[in-house]
Amino acid sequence: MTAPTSPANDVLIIGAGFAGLHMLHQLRSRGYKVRVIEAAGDVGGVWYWNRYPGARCDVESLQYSYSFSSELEQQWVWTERYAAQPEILRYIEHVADRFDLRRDISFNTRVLRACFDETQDQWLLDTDTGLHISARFCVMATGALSIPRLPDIPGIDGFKGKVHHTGAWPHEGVDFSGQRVGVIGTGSSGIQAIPAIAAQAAQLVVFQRTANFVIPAHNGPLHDAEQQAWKQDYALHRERARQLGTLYEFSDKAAAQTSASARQAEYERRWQKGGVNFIHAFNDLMVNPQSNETIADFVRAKIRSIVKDPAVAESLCPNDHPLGTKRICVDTGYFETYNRANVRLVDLKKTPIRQVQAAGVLTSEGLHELDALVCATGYDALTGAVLNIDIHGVDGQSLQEKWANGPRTYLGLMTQGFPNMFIITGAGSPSVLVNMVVGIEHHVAWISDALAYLRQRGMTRMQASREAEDRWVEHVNEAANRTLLPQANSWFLGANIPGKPRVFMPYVARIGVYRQECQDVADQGYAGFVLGTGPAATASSHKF
Ligand code: FAD
Ligand code: N01
Repeated sequence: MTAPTSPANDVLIIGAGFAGLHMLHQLRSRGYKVRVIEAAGDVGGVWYWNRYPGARCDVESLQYSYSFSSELEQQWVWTERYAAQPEILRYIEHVADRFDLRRDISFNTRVLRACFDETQDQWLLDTDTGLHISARFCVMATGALSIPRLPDIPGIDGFKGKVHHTGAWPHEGVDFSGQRVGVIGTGSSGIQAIPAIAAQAAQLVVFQRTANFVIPAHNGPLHDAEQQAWKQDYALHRERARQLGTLYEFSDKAAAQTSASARQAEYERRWQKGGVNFIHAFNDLMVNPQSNETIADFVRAKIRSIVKDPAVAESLCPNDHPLGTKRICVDTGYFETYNRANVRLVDLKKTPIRQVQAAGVLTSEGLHELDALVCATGYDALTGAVLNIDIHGVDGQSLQEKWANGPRTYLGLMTQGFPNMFIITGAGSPSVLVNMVVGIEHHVAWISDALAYLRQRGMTRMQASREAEDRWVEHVNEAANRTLLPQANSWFLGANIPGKPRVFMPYVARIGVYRQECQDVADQGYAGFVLGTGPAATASSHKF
């Protein structure tokens, strides 16, 4: 890489989803020269890529939105309790227009390599378009769920029909009318796509490896009166969400100390309300396996009551992980779909896939002939997009090597040896465990404040100290191990990617607690970070 003598930009941001756009707006309004690099053709991040039928958020739209502009939050009108992908994308596009963000974004450009130049305190980035660009700071707004993963099933390349991944859906849409369609995967994406595809296709075959806990969304129109009432108290709601992540109804009672009939009544009440709030019915569900079994039993009974064929219902009942240890899925008519005459469930635990052939999917029971295949097979989550870039820090150290046994960060925000590189909602922060827009806004504010702190002091370098990072990694591991979360083979701990180190990546803490931890660090002059200038950066060596 050829090193420009001085950085052309103050900050480079990689990614133009919710995180990158907000980071750009914040830093630009504070007077920094900023450039965003985005692989996609436009803004939106996951909402640009995930155009599969049925795609929508499962955090209520009034909360799954920016809080940084009260005019924006008052003027934007949501039409549904849980907005569908086109509406969320329209919202993000509106934000880009309203704040004139596109002029500082290079689209259709993927960052391939990033190197820290210690002599100049700057990051140098190489891209797939030949753009070579530098800046003092680099912000990874690359997304926790932005590297789609196709299944490594033998023969898949030889399938004669089209293969689509939900996370890279064709912009022109896909017409399944009259077709025999196969869906592999029954996580959140599959569960949203399956009812929509079943309504259009001639036949649908669902290939399920692991049954999932699915809670009804009870989605519907968001009426004016409800929306106006919420908007009147928006500031209050937002402040509460900054403490709780989303305005869930948390319980201070334990299932273990509640009678069976009262438990059942509470589960039923929450089931009727719908949404991921279901898991907060009691405060011991994520720590006490017996308590968790009571809520899991409740959901299994619901599945058996909805699905008419008892054998299909049994296959759809999750039995191999506690409820909530894989991300809870929220549906509209998912289990009901299996009562349709044109839908067939293939339980891969009983009849595994042998290979994909030109004509369809071959399982141990025979060939399922198909015209199209949909892979709702998930992502290389949390670390995938960061490690997809060949990143080199101090002394040329490679991030891939540093994280070979799992991600190591301090507060989830920085990793030792890679100065001036910040990560938004990455491993070691609450990230995917909370309303991600709330987490994004917090990180954007914290990073902006840190840069202002350096600027005021004429400093050009900031990095995590090894000691602080080691303690944080230990703290994150302990927090996860106090819960049932590490018990499932989930993408939270990389179990979906062969060879990925099995480390529980997000930080299990209420966002309010985590925010306070980050604030305390800042208040102590960025304790646990080393701040300075150039190669001679002096350790302010605050303990955290
Ligand atoms: P992203 O939206 O993933 O944006 C990252 C961008 O970086 C992408 O556009 C990508 O192209 C770009 N990029 C990555 N690597 C490079 C590179 N090397 N060079 C250039 N560009 C690069 N979260 C919730 O809290 N609630 C929900 O209801 C919810 N629903 C979801 C539904 C779906 C279908 C999916 C997939 C995720 C959902 N999420 C939800 C999680 C979602 O990831 C976050 O809510 C949020 O959109 C993340 O925004 P982001 O900007 O951090 O990342
Ligand atoms: O991906 P997933 P996703 N053969 O990894 C199966 C967010 N999101 O895209 O469990 C057969 O959860 C795999 O099986 P198993 C949300 O955070 C939110 O659905 O590994 N099957 C699993 O069933 C979510 O958690 C929304 O046994 C294979 C599925 O594919 C995250 O994104 C909507 C297989 C993958 O499930 C990821 O969700 C969409 C193989 N070879 C996404 N490989 C909302 O509603 C994988 N599978 C907000």
